[in-house]
Amino acid sequence: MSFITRGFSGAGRERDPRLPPGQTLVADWPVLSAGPTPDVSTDDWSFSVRTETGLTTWTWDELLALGVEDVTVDIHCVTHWTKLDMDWRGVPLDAIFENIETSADYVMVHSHGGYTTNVALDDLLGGKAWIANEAEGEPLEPEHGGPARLLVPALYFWKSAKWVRGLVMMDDDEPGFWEQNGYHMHGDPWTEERYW
Ligand SMILES: Nc1nc2c(c(=O)[nH]1)N[C@H]1C(S)=C(S)[C@@H](COP(=O)(O)O)O[C@H]1N2
Ligand SMILES: [Mo]
Repeated sequence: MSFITRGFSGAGRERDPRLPPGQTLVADWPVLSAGPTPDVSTDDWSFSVRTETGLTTWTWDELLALGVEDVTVDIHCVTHWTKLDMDWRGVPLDAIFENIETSADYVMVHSHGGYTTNVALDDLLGGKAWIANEAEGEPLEPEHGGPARLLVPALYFWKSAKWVRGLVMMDDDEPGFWEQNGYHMHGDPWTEERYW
């Protein structure tokens, strides 16, 4: 006797076109953290961008005053789960970079707890990334990166750094935490840029 029914295995059903290759849909929202959940309060929270000329810093209220957007996006984890139609709220990186002058093309994203990940600036601008403070209509839970995380839904979810605290501009692309451990420098789920 089979434990997989036709409906669940997908046989006889169209594959959702929003599902990238090698991915499987989940209904719940898994927690994936490389370390413990840091205790980050919005009172002393700040977000900063370091460029070749200096540091720009926002408090929690200052960052949100740049303007939040509501977006519905799909997220794709390199461990093969995809969650569709997630509702998020956050400050678009476009609003942050309106205040930043830089000629650097790459970004190292830094989080409380020491996590880092590298992203090309082009993948953060043009309505593609947010500093998210809410998900599914609620303040972001600490285990999901609260009070704020990076959200870059077009790339595998390890690029969406939880407990984000700042960006450092780089002239050359350098590997972050998972990238040093074999994950792809770019991480496009549609071309399965999982590992190198
Ligand atoms: N700071 C930090 N951000 C992180 C991680 C982490 O370990 N630390 N894990 C990454 C990975 S591999 C994934 S899949 C997602 C998981 O986010 P979630 O726990 O909210 O599902 O966060 C990413 N961002
Ligand atoms: Mo992941």
